[in-house]
Amino acid sequence: MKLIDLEHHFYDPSTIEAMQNRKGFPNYDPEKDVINWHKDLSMPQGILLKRLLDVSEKRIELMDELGISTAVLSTSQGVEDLDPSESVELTRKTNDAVYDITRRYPGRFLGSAILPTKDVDAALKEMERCVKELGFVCWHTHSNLGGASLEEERFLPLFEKAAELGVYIYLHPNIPEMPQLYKYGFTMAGPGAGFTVDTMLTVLKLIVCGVFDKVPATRMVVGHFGEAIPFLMDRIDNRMNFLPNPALINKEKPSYYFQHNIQVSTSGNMSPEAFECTKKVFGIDNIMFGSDYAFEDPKEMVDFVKTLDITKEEQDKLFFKNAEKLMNRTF
Ligand code: GRE
Ligand code: ZN
Repeated sequence: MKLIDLEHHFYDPSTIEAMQNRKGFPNYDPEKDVINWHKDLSMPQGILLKRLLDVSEKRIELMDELGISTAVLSTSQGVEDLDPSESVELTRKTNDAVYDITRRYPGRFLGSAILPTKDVDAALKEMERCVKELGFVCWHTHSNLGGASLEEERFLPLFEKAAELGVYIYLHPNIPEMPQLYKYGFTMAGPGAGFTVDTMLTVLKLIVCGVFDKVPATRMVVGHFGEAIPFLMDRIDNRMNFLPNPALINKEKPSYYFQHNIQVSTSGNMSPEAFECTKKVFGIDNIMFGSDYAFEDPKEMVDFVKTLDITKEEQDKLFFKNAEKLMNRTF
């Protein structure tokens, strides 16, 4: 069985070492075994961190057991949005670690590049190195960069570079910069609600700021069945034009970009109803498998996609054909 996993996380030990030695945020407290993402927002780690740090035979065995043939490996949050005085070195270390893993397990992992995005010149060089020298297939980025956001004009060269190099961009959620949420804890600020809102808004900001018009060759993938956008697509198209606003410079309706530039993965969403809605609104050609390992139980994710009520042809698209097309290669 061919099954390509587009959202498969890990941590290089260098990320956690840096977190452990950091006075600011994010930092890792080994005694409490928590990552403090912000002053008032902590995330207990336990087995999660152990799993993220472990990319050994054990992970290959798990992938074999589940039938995941190839996974695009991405680092979890915590290195991209640092000050460039740290992120330039840490992203490079992480990318080198990803490369080593792809070499250690040929054919099982593909590399995604994490970049020191806030230093655009350094990020451009690192993206080029990752694609041309390390053979990576993707630029993995986040819904906010801690005080910065991807639709800002200064980041446009990164979209141009990704298009020029022929790699897609995976837009992964980050914790929203909404301190009013933090008192409800990590799950509310993160995967329970905050991730979705932040990522949805970033995708829409990229659209209305004309990023996909300026760089039409951009290919972007968003997890979690598109972060609720399929459900809201018609309303977004309709209400975005409710009142004229010169700040909205997109040439086409928002839904256009979900047929030409943006695709979604299944990561962390195991709702048959959400799948049906996504399929109806975006089409099966735009949905790919993502497990969101280690944050989700990958067996549940694989069982979910295996038991979807779809044809063999549709299953092939979701399992590997759409991903192969996106990456312009076969596995
Ligand atoms: C995820 O990728 O889904 C995720 C994180 C961090 C915490 C929880 C979570 O990246 O689900
Ligand atoms: Zn994830």
